[in-house]
Amino acid sequence: MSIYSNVSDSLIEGASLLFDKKLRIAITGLSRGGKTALITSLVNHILSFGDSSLADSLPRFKAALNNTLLSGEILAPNDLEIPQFPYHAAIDALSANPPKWPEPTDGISKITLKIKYKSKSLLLGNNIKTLYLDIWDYPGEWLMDLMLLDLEYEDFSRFYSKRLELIGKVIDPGPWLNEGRKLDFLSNTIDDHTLKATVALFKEWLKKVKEYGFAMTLPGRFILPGALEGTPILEFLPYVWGDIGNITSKNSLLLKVLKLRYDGYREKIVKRFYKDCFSKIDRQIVLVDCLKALKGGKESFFDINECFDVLMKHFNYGQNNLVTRLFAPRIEKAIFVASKADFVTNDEHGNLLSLLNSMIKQSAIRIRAQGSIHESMVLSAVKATKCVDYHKENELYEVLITPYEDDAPFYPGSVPPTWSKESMDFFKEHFKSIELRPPRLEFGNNIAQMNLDLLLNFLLGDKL
Ligand SMILES: Nc1nc2c(ncn2[C@@H]2O[C@H](COP(=O)(O)OP(=O)(O)O)[C@@H](O)[C@H]2O)c(=O)[nH]1
Ligand SMILES: [Mg+2]
Repeated sequence: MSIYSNVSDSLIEGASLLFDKKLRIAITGLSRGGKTALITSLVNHILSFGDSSLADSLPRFKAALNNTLLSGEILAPNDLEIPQFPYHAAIDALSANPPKWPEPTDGISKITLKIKYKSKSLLLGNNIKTLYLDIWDYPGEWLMDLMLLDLEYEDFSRFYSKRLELIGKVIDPGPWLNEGRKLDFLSNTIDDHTLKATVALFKEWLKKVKEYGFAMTLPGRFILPGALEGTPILEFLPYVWGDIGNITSKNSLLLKVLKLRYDGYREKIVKRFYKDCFSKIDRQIVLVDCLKALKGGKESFFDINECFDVLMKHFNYGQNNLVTRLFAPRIEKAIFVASKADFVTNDEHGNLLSLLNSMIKQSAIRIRAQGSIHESMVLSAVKATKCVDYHKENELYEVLITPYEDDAPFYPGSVPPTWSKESMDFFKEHFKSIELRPPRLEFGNNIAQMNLDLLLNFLLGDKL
């Protein structure tokens, strides 16, 4: 019975996709990469679809130029288990006096929009059509967990033993390793107190590893637990105190429990996330905070590269059509975005883009090989600076200014076009990134942004 109802659901879904009525866009990136800012800015602009002044703020968005957009609105959530993206709270924060950056949210959320537009299709004539848009926000940290699907507990433990050789040099794992040495893996009872303490220290260490700039910090929910905070499913850790081949779950009760929890995590959390979220995505935006990646230094930069690779392996890219949607959901378009481009002067955008491209090189090849379209771009979702000319001794420079009088004009520095040890060290030492306050959003205005029109063309251009 259930299989038939699934098929009929998919058929209805397939039919609506055939007429291009629904588009599902996922936005991911590591936490603090700019997802909330981007979704807020996207929704803010979509809500003014149909306004006569739209083409002024999005001059290169073709649908705005051609005047085919009629309206955009937020729909009530249709998925009762997924939190709604807190758009209004984000707008309230940006409009406050003084304005604030929207509160960080660490978890999955979704917002559904309805766009009305005039279709210029030859077949259908000049009629009014609707496009439903789901925008999903989810932490990149959770994505890395997909990698665990390929690893049994033993592999996971070996993976960590190896990673300790790299990360252990930068962030001291001493506290959790020492606490864990007190655990007796061959006993037929479990010292729950020491296990809890070791796991807590392991999580603390992981958080530091993440703060340092490493991207592959598994399991993802140990850092961003979402609603799972404090649950036993998050109480396990890899066995790294020797060769795991020397003990088995037959002679170790503790190992058996750790394995059970690890498998539960993969089954109940990772697979479920994959099913709920990925299997439904048409287009993917990956936000990358390249400047932060540079600041993290060599280790974190390579780690981020490796993350992209893991990510790309688990996505299924390719042209989306009814058949592939029903039997093998695919992502048909992906765009990599270097976020927060307002941290650098305009003449540095070329370098920023080239740096991003150098980071995603391998992933891009994979996406292309699978027949999907991919792009990369630089963007600022909430533009907090303005780039202006500055004359000094007959030379012309670009500097950044902010709307706040107490911020003096500043030149942050230049961005290396590709990674090299020297350029990264130079960047770490010389680049000046100041804490940027958001500009105040005046009632009735759209959020100031940079290149959002190009992103909208990529995401929606072929559908409107
Ligand atoms: N200057 C500037 N800062 C940004 C921009 N986008 C995000 N940020 C900063 O980055 C922080 C994290 O962004 P957020 O969107 O909350 O990241 P998320 O964790 O990926 O959702 C914000 O609080 C801002 O300080 C941008 O376009 N320009
Ligand atoms: Mg967020």
